[in-house]
Amino acid sequence: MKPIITAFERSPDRGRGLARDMRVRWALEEVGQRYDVRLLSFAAMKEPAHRALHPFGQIPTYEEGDLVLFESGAIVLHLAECHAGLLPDDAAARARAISWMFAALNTVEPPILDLQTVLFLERDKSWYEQRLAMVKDAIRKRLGELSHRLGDADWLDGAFSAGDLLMVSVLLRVKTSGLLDEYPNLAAYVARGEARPAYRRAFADQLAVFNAALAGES
Ligand SMILES: N[C@@H](CCC(=O)N[C@@H](CS)C(=O)NCC(=O)O)C(=O)O
Repeated sequence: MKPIITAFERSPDRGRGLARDMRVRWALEEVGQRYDVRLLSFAAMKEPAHRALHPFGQIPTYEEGDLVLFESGAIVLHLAECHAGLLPDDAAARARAISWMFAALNTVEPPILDLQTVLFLERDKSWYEQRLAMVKDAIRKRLGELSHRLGDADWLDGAFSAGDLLMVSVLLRVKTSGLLDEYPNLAAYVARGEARPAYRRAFADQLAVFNAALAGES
């Protein structure tokens, strides 16, 4: 049975692959699971039909028969548990990979999301510059710690895992800020993730959605 995910009909990031359906698409590609996509407008995301799938009226969601999931991390974990390739077989290594999944979403992503809030919603505030500097420093703290742990390894803990998939997805959100380039091993780590064939297929598919939306408007 082909699962169905939801994604933006027209992504606000203009096809840069930063919306959270991208990490689910990437995981699906890594495990070789074909899927369908239901595209949603911002209005449709807030309708009762979608809220029945996602209590907060957001994307992505994941439907597989009677199973409905929301939260990109939970969806990636489900895929990693049901298919080979994203979590190690060894129980301890598997638990460590799951720790990295949580670290990506709970420890590294929050200050990165703060930066987006500052840049997009707080530019007109008198304290904008001060807050921007503070948030950038909070990101640098996490990137420095992550960079130290990664060292010259290819991936965070042995072979590529769902932990790397989520960490790279989160780090991609600061790629254009220049902060990532302050940590060459992290920049190279992200580039390794982006070079994976599964990532490239997922990226091309989400970009095709954005380009089709643009073409539909002209
Ligand atoms: N923690 C959630 C966050 C979901 C989320 O913020 N989705 C964004 C797209 S990346 C969204 O739907 N934004 C529109 C909105 O909140 O109205 C996850 O990881 O799935």
